Amino acid sequence: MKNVNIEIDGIKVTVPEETTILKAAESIGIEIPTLCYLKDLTPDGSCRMCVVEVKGGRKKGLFTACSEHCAEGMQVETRSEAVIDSRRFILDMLMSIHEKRCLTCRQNSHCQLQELCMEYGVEDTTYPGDAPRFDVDTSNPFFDFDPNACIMCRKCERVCTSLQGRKVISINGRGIGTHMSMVYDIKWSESNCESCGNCVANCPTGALLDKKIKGIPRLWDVKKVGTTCPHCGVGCQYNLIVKDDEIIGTEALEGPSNRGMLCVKGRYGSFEFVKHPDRIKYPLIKRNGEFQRASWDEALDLIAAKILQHKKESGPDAIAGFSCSRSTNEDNYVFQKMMRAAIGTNNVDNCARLCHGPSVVGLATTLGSGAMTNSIADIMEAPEVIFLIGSNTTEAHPVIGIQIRQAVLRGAKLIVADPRAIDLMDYTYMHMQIRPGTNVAFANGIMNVIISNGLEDQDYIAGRTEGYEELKDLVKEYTPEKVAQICGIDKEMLIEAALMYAKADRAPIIYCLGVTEHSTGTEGVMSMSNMALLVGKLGKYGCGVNPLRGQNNVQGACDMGCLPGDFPGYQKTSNPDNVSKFEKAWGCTLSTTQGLRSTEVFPAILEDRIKALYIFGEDPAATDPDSNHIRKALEKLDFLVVQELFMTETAKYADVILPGASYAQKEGTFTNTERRVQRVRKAVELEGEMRLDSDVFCDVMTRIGYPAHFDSAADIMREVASVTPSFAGVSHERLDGGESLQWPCTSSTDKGTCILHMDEFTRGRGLFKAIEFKEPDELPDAEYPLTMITGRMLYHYNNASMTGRTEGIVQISNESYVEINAQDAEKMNIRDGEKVKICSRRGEVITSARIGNVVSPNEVFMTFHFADGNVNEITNSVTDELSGIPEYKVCAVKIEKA
Ligand SMILES: Nc1nc2c(c(=O)[nH]1)N[C@H]1C(S)=C(S)[C@@H](COP(=O)(O)OP(=O)(O)OC[C@H]3O[C@@H](n4cnc5c(=O)[nH]c(N)nc54)[C@H](O)[C@@H]3O)O[C@H]1N2
Ligand SMILES: Nc1nc2c(c(=O)[nH]1)N[C@H]1C(S)=C(S)[C@@H](COP(=O)(O)OP(=O)(O)OC[C@H]3O[C@@H](n4cnc5c(=O)[nH]c(N)nc54)[C@H](O)[C@@H]3O)O[C@H]1N2
Ligand code: SF4
Ligand code: SF4
Ligand code: SF4
Ligand SMILES: [Mo]
Repeated sequence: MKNVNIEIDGIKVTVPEETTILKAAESIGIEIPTLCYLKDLTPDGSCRMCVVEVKGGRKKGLFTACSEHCAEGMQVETRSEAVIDSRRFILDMLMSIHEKRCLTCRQNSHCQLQELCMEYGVEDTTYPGDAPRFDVDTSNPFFDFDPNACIMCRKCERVCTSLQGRKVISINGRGIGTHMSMVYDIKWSESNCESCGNCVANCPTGALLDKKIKGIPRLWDVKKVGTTCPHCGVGCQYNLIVKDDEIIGTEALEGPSNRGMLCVKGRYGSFEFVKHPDRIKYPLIKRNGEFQRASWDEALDLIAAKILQHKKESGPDAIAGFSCSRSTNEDNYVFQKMMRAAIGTNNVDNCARLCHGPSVVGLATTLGSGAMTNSIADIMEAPEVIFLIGSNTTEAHPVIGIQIRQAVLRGAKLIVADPRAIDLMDYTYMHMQIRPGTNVAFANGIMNVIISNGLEDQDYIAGRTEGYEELKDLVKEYTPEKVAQICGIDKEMLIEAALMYAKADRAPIIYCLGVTEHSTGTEGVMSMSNMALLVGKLGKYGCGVNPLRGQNNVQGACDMGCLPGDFPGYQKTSNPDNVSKFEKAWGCTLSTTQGLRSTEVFPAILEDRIKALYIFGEDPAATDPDSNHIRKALEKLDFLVVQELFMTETAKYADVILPGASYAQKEGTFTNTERRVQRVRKAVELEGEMRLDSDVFCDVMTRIGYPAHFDSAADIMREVASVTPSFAGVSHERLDGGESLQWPCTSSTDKGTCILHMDEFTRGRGLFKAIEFKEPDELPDAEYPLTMITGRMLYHYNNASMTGRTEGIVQISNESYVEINAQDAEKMNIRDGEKVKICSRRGEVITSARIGNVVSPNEVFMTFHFADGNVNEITNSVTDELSGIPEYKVCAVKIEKA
């Protein structure tokens, strides 16, 4: 592109030809006021606040700087008399529709309109008219809309339509009655708004205003702490806004994965729980069946005594620990060190077992590294085709979900394979409503079509892979006809999807639990890498195989070695060199026995092989399958420690409960789904006798004879870096200095890795795995005729211990429900909202029916977020042999009227 030379306020600047005057001015530090400008969207030019005067050059006159491009020889004045007059006139006009009441407005001192009026000396309008007054809409639980304070800049509408992709705000009315509102003027709460608050954050006046900050005076007197959202693996960056040691709100930052956006859980659901009265504040010891407050000394002495007793009586492998994928890398590192170095067992695991265990095992087998291969920015920048398999992205990874919507608005074609009509349907080019549990057959069918059309990448296969011939022979059998029948989909769609995927240059596969949570989960994952290897779409910009990791730090908990067979950085415990390396680093003797997976621990308890369990921030009584068998195991344990924020279902079974520290009360890092290590910073103080989780582990270690201490989280990360090659270059200092690091990051000068497997796979050659399709463990039959699928919804998060303590979220959703297809409901004579009983071979739950077309006939869907009617009472605990993940996504049920 050609460069042009222009002058702004007498300063010379050279910029590429297409640059707007606004951006050119910004680049030399000249600020031009705007009201309607949104950096990620094409300029609207409607508020006209950014007018500038252009003197030299071909064009002369007043132009809007946000939309006018720089041209050679332009002389721009940003504060000439004509400009100032024009801006005054605009403000004067705006004030004629804006109801003035700054003294009592909650936006007072934060309002861009107010600031500009002060700057340009506009005190009142000279066009007093009788602009109509509107009712304030207070129906959204998080924010109010006051049309009387609206200046019709349309930012909210553009954010909602083009960035959030929700399209619920529009201009309504005519003439002087023109106003912004929900489509058809319905109430905010009756609309499709998903309460992301992205419109509110961009409103330049007090028209859209956060309820939380209502009545908080002196809002300028706040502290802002930059940190990472504690919910999902997107890893959105934001400020917590703190006043008098209380978090009152959030403010999105331009993080690499969120680019200024947040979802409802990050924006509004990530802070009320921090100081909630339900927080556990003191150690508790169960005496005669009742929890009693205890001192830290009493609690820690009891824990140490019990650990030593069981170690002596039955050996260290009679003790197991579950680490917390919600907590920091630093806490997770110390936890596994406690289990390995101090207790002497490899029985340590984390929640990845329940979600992406198959990704860790499957992709490590085929590619050599079990993580997302590409980065969010590179797969979302300009994809041609997005192949979305078993991921309900707009609900479970919402800020990636909205980037998918944006990509579709820019022309990408979205192909969805999911048994349910997920929220993204409006944006979907093709939806294959596949029968649950048939992913392997589906992928084999896609590959059959690719090969029979000669679209496989032969050079790539020859140069970078192995195992192709076997795969080719096997998928020959998976003809489109056969696969269409197995999966219950249209043959033509399967063929078209395969051709589209193979032919596109940039086509990421994005998958999630719809692929992993099956008794064939690992095979499902390897089928994903098979497809990408076949067409050479690994190690390539805009492509890859991209598992969306679930919890905020489930990637990190695995990276830190909270896995039974892995030291930090996936250094195998089965390799004697690794064992001696860690023995030297940690100054101890380490066990070489393979540890138990979390899902193996419960049967082992029932068989008396595990006597004591230390659970750091996990709630298996609510979230593991077949709750009944989990409860039996927890009851049978001789000793259970739970270190938690809240009294969870699991904590009720504990012998000792220890109060942990929430993410907003400690320093550390989380690693998001794209392997990006990001800072977590302390915003508010701990209350009562809560302590930092890692300090508690150090005290336990010390009391059982392995003295341990760290000065700070940064200190812990220094130790991690010293023993973990893929983290060798990661430090808090670098992150605090503004660097953003994705592992592998192998030295202090290494900038980290955006895309894995670029020149070579981590394991050398990419491995094809020829895999036959197998049916799920429990299929519907005459007695249990329906297939139950389980999963998530937008507003609540896993056991809801955090989201369930956010008032506004509870107002939107607080009860369990079951999605039933309208045809089935009619057959069973069940009405919408009616209470129904759902039974499986393992138990039953009562919940309300939600009737529609989200699920297919003969299939039903429930979430596991709610204590009333938790679907895990009925799910199947059968696991995938290769990874130990339970088959949460398929079990057979029947429904009766309750
Ligand atoms: N709002 C919210 N967000 C969350 C969480 C939360 O609880 N709430 N939890 C976080 C965690 S821990 C995780 S792991 C992620 C999970 O994120 P996701 O995996 O996206 O969420 P799920 O709803 O469990 O399942 C995704 C989809 O898989 C589909 N599915 C079921 N069976 C099959 C199948 O056999 N084949 C295919 N192709 N699809 C199938 C379901 O219909 C569902 O739409 O979300 C994270 N984000
Ligand atoms: N039916 C069904 N069941 C499922 C699934 C499904 O799809 N269907 N999905 C499964 C999946 S993918 C997952 S990941 C699991 C999730 O299962 P869990 O890990 O049990 O659920 P979370 O809500 O993530 O719970 C973490 C706990 O950690 C606590 N916590 C959070 N931060 C901290 C901290 O810093 N310190 C301490 N000490 N505690 C903390 C919270 O209070 C919470 O109680 O559920 C699984 N269960
Ligand atoms: S909160 Fe989000 S979804 Fe709701 S109107 Fe605003 S931008 Fe749209
Ligand atoms: S509500 Fe706010 S963002 Fe929307 S048009 Fe009015 S002033 Fe602009
Ligand atoms: S998308 Fe995930 S990380 Fe981002 S704000 Fe929402 S819950 Fe938090
Ligand atoms: Mo998960």
